[in-house]
Order: sequence, then structure tokens, then C-alpha cells
Amino acid sequence: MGKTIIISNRLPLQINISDKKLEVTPSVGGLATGLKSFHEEGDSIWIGWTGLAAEEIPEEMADAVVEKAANEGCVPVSLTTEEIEKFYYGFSNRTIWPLFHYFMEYTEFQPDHWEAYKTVNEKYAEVVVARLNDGDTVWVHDYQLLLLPDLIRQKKPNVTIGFFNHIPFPSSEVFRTLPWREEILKGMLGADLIGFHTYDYERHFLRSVNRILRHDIDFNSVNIGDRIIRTDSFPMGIDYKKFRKAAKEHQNQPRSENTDVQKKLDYHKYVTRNTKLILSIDRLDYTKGIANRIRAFGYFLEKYPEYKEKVRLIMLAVPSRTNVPQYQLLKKEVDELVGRINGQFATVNWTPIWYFYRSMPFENLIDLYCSSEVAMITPTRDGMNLVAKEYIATRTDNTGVLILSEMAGAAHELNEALIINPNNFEQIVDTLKQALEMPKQEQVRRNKILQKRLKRYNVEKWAKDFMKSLKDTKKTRKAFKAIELTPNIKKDLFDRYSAAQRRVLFLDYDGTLRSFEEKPEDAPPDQELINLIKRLGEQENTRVVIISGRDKETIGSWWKDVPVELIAEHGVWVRNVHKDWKLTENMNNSWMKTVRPVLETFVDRTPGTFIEEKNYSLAWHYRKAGPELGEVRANELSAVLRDMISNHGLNVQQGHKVLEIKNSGINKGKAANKLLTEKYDFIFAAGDDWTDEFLFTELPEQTTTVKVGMNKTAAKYYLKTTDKVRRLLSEFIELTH
Ligand code: GDG
Repeated sequence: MGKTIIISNRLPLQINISDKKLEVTPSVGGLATGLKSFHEEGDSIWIGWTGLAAEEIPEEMADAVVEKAANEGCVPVSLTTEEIEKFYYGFSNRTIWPLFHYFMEYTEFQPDHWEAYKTVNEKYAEVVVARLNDGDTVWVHDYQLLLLPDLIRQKKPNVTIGFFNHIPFPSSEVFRTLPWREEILKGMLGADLIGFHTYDYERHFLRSVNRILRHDIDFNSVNIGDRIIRTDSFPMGIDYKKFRKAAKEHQNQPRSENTDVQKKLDYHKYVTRNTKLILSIDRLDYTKGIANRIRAFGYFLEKYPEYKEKVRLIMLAVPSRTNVPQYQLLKKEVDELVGRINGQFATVNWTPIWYFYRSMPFENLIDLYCSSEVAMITPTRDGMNLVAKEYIATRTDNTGVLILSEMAGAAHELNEALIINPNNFEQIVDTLKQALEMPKQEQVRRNKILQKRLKRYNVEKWAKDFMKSLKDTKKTRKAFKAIELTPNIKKDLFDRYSAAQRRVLFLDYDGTLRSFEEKPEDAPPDQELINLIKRLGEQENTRVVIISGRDKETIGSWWKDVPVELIAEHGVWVRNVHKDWKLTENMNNSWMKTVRPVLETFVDRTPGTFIEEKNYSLAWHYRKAGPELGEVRANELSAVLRDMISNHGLNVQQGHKVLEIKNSGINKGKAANKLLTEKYDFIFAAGDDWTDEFLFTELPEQTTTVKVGMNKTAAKYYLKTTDKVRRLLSEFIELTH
């Protein structure tokens, strides 16, 4: 078994150099925890930047840094101050970060930043490739390394590569404003599996791939040449056990052992007995909605003055990206706002906001989580938001209310939180009141459900699910590998053709017998093709069926006087030689295995709902779900499904408290099968697009199936062009002469 290589912008370790002494300590972030089991197994390595510029590491200590990192299974990528400035603070955090969080007004398009981004991604690729063997598995993380999957793929085509995007992927309308959009998408598509926190991000990505690169999307995969790239959503969890354990220890420890922060919190709780604490923790980032949260808190005190001296907002804002001007401006804005609200509302005994602009040790984070009655997490955009999950995990007595922005990825999972729109001030302040007044019983009911989910979908499960899916992509790759119909293979085919007593050939029209034209109406059969099909059909015991998605009028008029059978509109209509068109009726359920997992995640996230599987349809029932949540989820599911199944001959029907995904009943495979009323010892089918896959999968096993082109297929063989198909058909004719 090959090794696993994890790559993220930063290594999961802290390096300190003081007095020419080097100290390396592993960091214990969520990502590091989630990947621990993989990182510790076998000879896995983690590649990334140490956090120190090359210039900050004295030359004589460079080897020691590499060595110490190696002790933690890490390989450092060295970055110069200029690279950090342009790649990290520049393109990553002044272009991708704001754009992907819908802050277009903050997005800078600077060619020299882009150049640095490319160079640094190449630098990472070099370090990776030097340690990479065929059979290894690579997992690349986040928006700083969007080009890396393809850079690795180009040099090592046979390794398995996964990519996970930790931030939102924006709507294609926003994404397409990026001057380097094609390069970014191509970079990501170097991976075999691309993971996102939510379905929405995944669909946005696929739509961008479709619109910008013009690749076809098939459910949740993209076919490029002979490669299949899969996408999926994997909502990242937290290290639930760690937070739970820390909270329990915190609760049980003697007062004397409490931290200073906890002692202060306890003192204030003691002197202002009925004061409730509202917690707010984030990196100081404009995406987190910090300024609006303070404003909303001020408005709350105005609208509900009875809460003066009864509540306190504890704000922890962790310094972040302080080199970027927008973050400096935000810092100023937050400082001023805190000052203004405190100045306006403070009394001799009471300051409404306690503001900390620093990072705190883990134990103090636990103090804050455990001591706050309400957590207010209101980002304007957030890929997931782990703080919200951590707050719930630490509530050992199951009390506490989480107010969560619907713009955070976490809101898709944490339905029992109070979900708000961060731009709706009235809603925020009313929800805050609701949170402060929520009966304990209700708090406990909600938190128990949330905790159960967080415990199950923890960060380890997230990493395992991703790795499992990544390994599975290898299997699909193998399962879909068609073989080129080379002269050697043809020999065997010709023998079977000549020896056959009864033959039937199903031939798709556009892209198989006839190459595409700009306008579809410009593609009638040329005389050469008409002669070819005539002669093929004139052979003894040979039935030729042209099978097309086109309407019966067009295809019928094009083959009017030719003695050939026709199937039109993907199998809706059939015309026997010199007969009239007849309707067919067919059903298929092979799509269920793709759609079912999507429904399952909705069942997981929506208590009280369930799936009913019928012969040819899947139904998601939500009559037992909370009425409001049921409707919200039904809308969401229906949007996801419509996007996913468009062009697959399926439709979504909204019944009474049920969504049903039905086959529209017809496909080329079913229609072709219906014509097999007699026994044939040579069945042949050729086609080029996804509608022909039904032919390949539904015709009897012995059928010789041929895909035209090199996309993902269930066909056994492939030919590269329509010319090659025509050549093969004339060779069939020659065999019998
Ligand atoms: C990105 C995406 C996505 C915070 N302050 C302190 C501290 N923290 C810890 C928290 C939490 C983590 O930092 C923050 O994670 P978030 O998910 O909330 O936010 P981002 O940093 O923006 O992360 C985000 C995430 O990636 C994962 O994919 O969820 O959407 O933006 O774990 O506990 N930890 C300590 N002291 C602090 O002062 N010790």
C-alpha cells in the first residue's frame, strides 16, 4: 500500500527561534486532529509552510528546522518574505478569500500576485513530487493551493489526488469575474475527488466547470478525456471528545485550580447575579460579521432596554492577516464600535461589551464556552464555522443557546440552533431576546439533538469519509475503463460477426454515425452514410436500428426512404421498416444508487423524515418532520435534485409532504431491449453520449458495446471518431461479400 501525503498551506506545528534556539511544537488544530489517524499510520507525511519566512531562519539552523519537522512527520516548504507577501497575503487573501466569500468590492486582481500564486503552487508541487510514488494517495487542502492538484497530476498521472476546499465556493456568476478562472478550475480538476463542506458549494463549483470550461457534468462527476473527477460534500466536524472532555474536567475541577479568566468570569457572575453572557468568538475577519454583530447588540439594548445590566457581550477577536489593509480597517472599525456602544450604554456597575483582541489558550476558550448562556455566531459568509460546533460540544449540562447565521456552512447541519439572516437586524435582536428567554427544557431538547449529531459526525469521521470516497474513485476509474477497438480486438469481433445467425445493430446518430454541426438541423445524413446503412441492412439476417434523441419528424424525414428501423426521442417512439411511428413505454431505476445517498443526508439532517423506495421511484417523506423545517428542507432538496438530475430522464414531483423522484420512464436502452423479441447471437451498440449509456448498461451482457470518444462509459470498447465507426460498419459489410 502506498503512503498518504497531506498538503496544506501551513504545517500543523509551531516553530519558535529565540536566542538561536529552535523549538518545534505540534499544533492541535481541527485539521491536524482529523487527519491524525492517517498521519500516524504508515509512512505518511505532511507538507506545508512552517509559518516563518526563509529570511527569518538563520542559515545555520535551516537543516535543524527540516530535521525537527521530520520528527513530526512533516516536510517544510520554504517561502521567502516576498512570496509570503504576494502569494499568501496577496493572491490568497486579497483575491481568492474575498471573492469566494462574496466580498467583490475587496477583491483585487493583481497580475503579480497571480504570478506569485502560480510560482508558489509550483514550489509545493516540486516538494510533493520529489516524495511521491505511483500508488500513493495525496490530499491537498484549501484555497491557497488550488493549482496544486493539476501540477501534481501532470508530473505523476497515476497517483490518487484528493482536494478539500475549506471555504465557500461562490456562485458561478461571482466566480467568473476572476481573470484566471479557467486556470483555477483546471488546477482543481487535477484531483480525483474534490470535497466541499456543503452541497451548495459543490453545485456552484460544478456549474462553473460546466459554464466556464464547458465540460459535461454527470450527476456529481466531470468527465475529461479518459478521467473521471468526482465531487462531494463532506461537512467538517470537530474533535468532539476533546471538547467534551475538557468541558467536563473544567466543570469538575476545584475552584482553586480555575484559570484567572474563569475566576474573573465567576466573580462577575457573583456580583451581577442575573447577568447573562453572550459569547462571540472569531478571527478578526470581515467575513465573520463582527461589526454588524456589535451594531445589532447596540440596537438590542435600545429596543429592549429592560436588558441593560442584564446581559454582557464577550467578544474574542483573534488577530488575523494584519498585513492586509481591509483587516486593519476592520480592526479600527471594531475598536470604535466597541468604544461607542460601551460609552453609550455603560453604567457605573456595568460595561456591556468585554472585548479581547488577542488569541487565548485552549483552556480559556473552554472557560468562555462553558460560562456563556448564549453564543452568537453571525458571519456574513463562512465555509463551515467550527466555533459554533465547539460551543455546543462543551455544554455538558445541555443548556445554552446557539444563534447561528444561515450563511455559515454549519447552519445546514445545526437545524436546532436559532438560525438568522445576519443582515436582518430586527430578526437578530428578536432572536437574541428569544435566546435569553428560552426555557431550560427547550434548550436541553435542542442541544441533545445537536450534540448527538456532532458526536457522530466528528472530525475523524469527516476525514475517514473523505479518504474512503477518495479510494473508491480508484475503483470507479477501473470500472469504467473501456478498451480501444484495435485491429487485434476487431479480428475476434469479425469472427463473431461472420459466424452469427442473427444480428442486430443499434446505432446512435449524432456523434456516432454523423459528426456534430454548429446547428443541429445542418446534420442530415450524407449520401455515403445512407448507402452504408442501406447495404448493412441488406445483409441477410441483419437488423439495423438507428436510435436517436432527435424528434421523430426530423429523423423520420431524413431516413424516409431507407429501409431501416428507427427509435426517436430517446426511446419514446419506434418505427419499423416502412411502418408508422409507435409509442413505447419503459422504466429504469439504475439512477437510484446515485440519488439515494443524497436523500440519506437529508434524512440525517432532518429528524422525522424517511425514504421510501419503490420499483421505479424514490420518495422522501417529511410529514413527520417539524412543519417549518420540513418545508425548508423540501425546497432545498428539490433544488439540489433538479440541478443534479437535469438531463437524466428523471423528474422531481412534489406531493403532499413528499418529494418523489421518478423516472420519466423512457430511455434508449429500454427501447432497444423491447425490440429483442427474437434470439440474436450478435448484438452491437454504438453511441457517444450519456443517453447511450442506457444502451450499454441495459442491453444483454453479451452485447458488443462501443463508445465513440473517450469519456467515462459503461461500454466495453471505444472508438475515437465517427469516421472510425463508419469504417467498422463497412468492414462488417465486406465480411459477408
Ligand atoms: C476556515 C473557514 C471552516 C479561535 N480562537 C481561538 C481559537 N480558535 C479556534 C476555534 C476553531 C478555529 O480556531 C476557528 O475555526 P472556524 O471554523 O470557526 O474558522 P476559520 O479559522 O475561518 O476556518 C471555516 C474552517 O476553515 C474549517 O474548514 O469551518 O469556515 O473559514 O477551532 O476553536 N483557539 C484557541 N484560541 C483562540 O483564541 N486556542
